[in-house]
Order: sequence, then C-alpha cells, then structure tokens
Amino acid sequence: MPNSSDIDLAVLQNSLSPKNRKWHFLPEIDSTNAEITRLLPSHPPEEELIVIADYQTGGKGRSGRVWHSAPGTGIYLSMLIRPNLSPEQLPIVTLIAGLATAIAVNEFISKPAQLKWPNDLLLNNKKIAGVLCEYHATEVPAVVIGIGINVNQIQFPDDIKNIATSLKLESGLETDRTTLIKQLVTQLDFQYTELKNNKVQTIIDNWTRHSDLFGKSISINKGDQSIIGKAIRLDPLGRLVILNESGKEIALDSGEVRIQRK
Ligand code: BT5
Repeated sequence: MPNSSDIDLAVLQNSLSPKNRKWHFLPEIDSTNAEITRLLPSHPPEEELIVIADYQTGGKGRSGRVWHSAPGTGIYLSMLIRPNLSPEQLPIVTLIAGLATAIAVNEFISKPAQLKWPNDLLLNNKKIAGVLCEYHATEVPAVVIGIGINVNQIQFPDDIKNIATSLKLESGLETDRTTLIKQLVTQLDFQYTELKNNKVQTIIDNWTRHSDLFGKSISINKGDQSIIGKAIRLDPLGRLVILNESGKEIALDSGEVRIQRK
C-alpha cells in the first residue's frame, strides 16, 4: 500500500539507520508492540527492528488498558532491543524510553513536558505520551519498547478528553511526524547506549531532571492497596522511593501514581 502519510520512512532509514536495523511502516495494524511480538520467533537476534504505524486499531496500554490511536495524527512506534539485563533491571528500560520521549517532545514546545513515574509524559497535567515495555523470555531475551505520542490530534474520545493532550492542542502548531520520530529514535539510541555502558545513575539523574514528581505528596495504587507518601527519588533499579506517613522509606517497582492536589 502506498504511504500517503507525513511519516517518510525513506528519510528515517537514510538519516538514522545502522546497517542492521529494519524499519516497517504499516498504514494500519492492531498494535505495533503486538506486531513485533508476532515477528519475534523468526527475527534474527543481531538485527534491530522498528515498527511504526499510522493507525492502531488495538493500541495497548499497561494491564490490558487501551491506547487510543487515531489515524494519521499520533506516533505509534515500537522498537525491539535485546538488552543484557537481569529481570530486576528491566524497569530501567521504561525509564530510558520515557526519557528519550520527553527530550524529543520538548524540542517542539516551549513549556517542557514532565515525566510521571513510571511511564507517562504529562503536559499541563495531561497525558501527551505513554510507554509500554514488554519483556519476552526468548533464548536471547528481548524487550519491545512501545511509545505512543499525541502529536496532531485536535480532539479525543469522551473517556480521555479531560486527561489527554497533544502537541497541536498545546502549541497550536502542526508537527511533522517524521521530524519528531527522527528525534525520538536518535534519543532512544543515545539512551540505550548509555544503558549498555552501565551509566544507570546518569540515566536516573537525567530522568529526575525531566520530572516534577519529587517532593510531591502522592498516592500509589498497587492492586487493591493504596499507599500514601512523598515521592523522594528513584533508586538504582528505577524503583520509586517514597517516604510514607510513618516516616519509612518504601521502594515501589510498579503502580499507578496519583499526585495529591492540596
Ligand atoms: C500507557 O499505558 O501509557 C502505554 C501507552 C503505550 C502506547 C504505545 S503506541 C505504540 C505501542 N503499541 C501499543 O500497542 N502500545 C504502545 P497506561 O499507563 O496503562 O495508560 C493507558 C491509559 O491512558 C488509558 O487507560 C487511558 O486512560 C489513557 N489513554 C489512552 N489513550 C490515550 C491517549 N492517546 N492519550 C492520552 N491518554 C490516553
């Protein structure tokens, strides 16, 4: 099918590609993460892979949630990596993906978007991007990094219209998705190299600089439990450390953060 989208794969391939990286552009797919998962069994471990879609009919969020993926307006991108990490270090991959997204998106707006642990990027307290990393215990373990960015949307469905925003809604300007994808993949490559070079503390410090979460009172839902405290830092495994109401530090590896508004 011809590509009539503003996403120009040839430009991306020519300006970014290491020789062993394959790019797929799909006008429509259920989910770019699901597509990589399907390709995984026949995919040579030494080859890098990026899948981009113009439209996702079944975009995935965490825990079975939906990522609304309207055609022709957002970025829906997945990248396959094979990091040599122990399972408890995997949350760091979510951090590098969020950090790369924040740095790329912030090139296009005057007021910087802020990371919310573990996987959200917020602008004016509304979600502009989200990350979904999925681990596959294949012979050479693989991680699919999925990133959704709201770019040129001018409206959202009723269920998310009060919590979602886009670059267009915030800046009034149309953004060229090819240019943004180029920045995003450049940043992903850079942050992933930092990770491969064991610069985890640098990644955590940089993530922290792109977040306004620390020092704030938050509640975290974990299953049916709700923990209240102050977000104080990320630990070297990328866990969120909070100071709870009894003055005890607790490190959390997952959960749904809510900032308490006073
Ligand atoms: C995420 O999940 O934020 C992960 C989003 C990852 C999407 C990318 S797109 C490329 C790749 N392929 C996929 O299939 N997925 C990845 P979570 O933290 O669970 O947030 C999901 C929640 O965000 C939903 O329950 C809604 O409340 C809200 N939401 C859904 N669509 C949104 C959108 N387009 N913009 C802002 N918020 C949205």
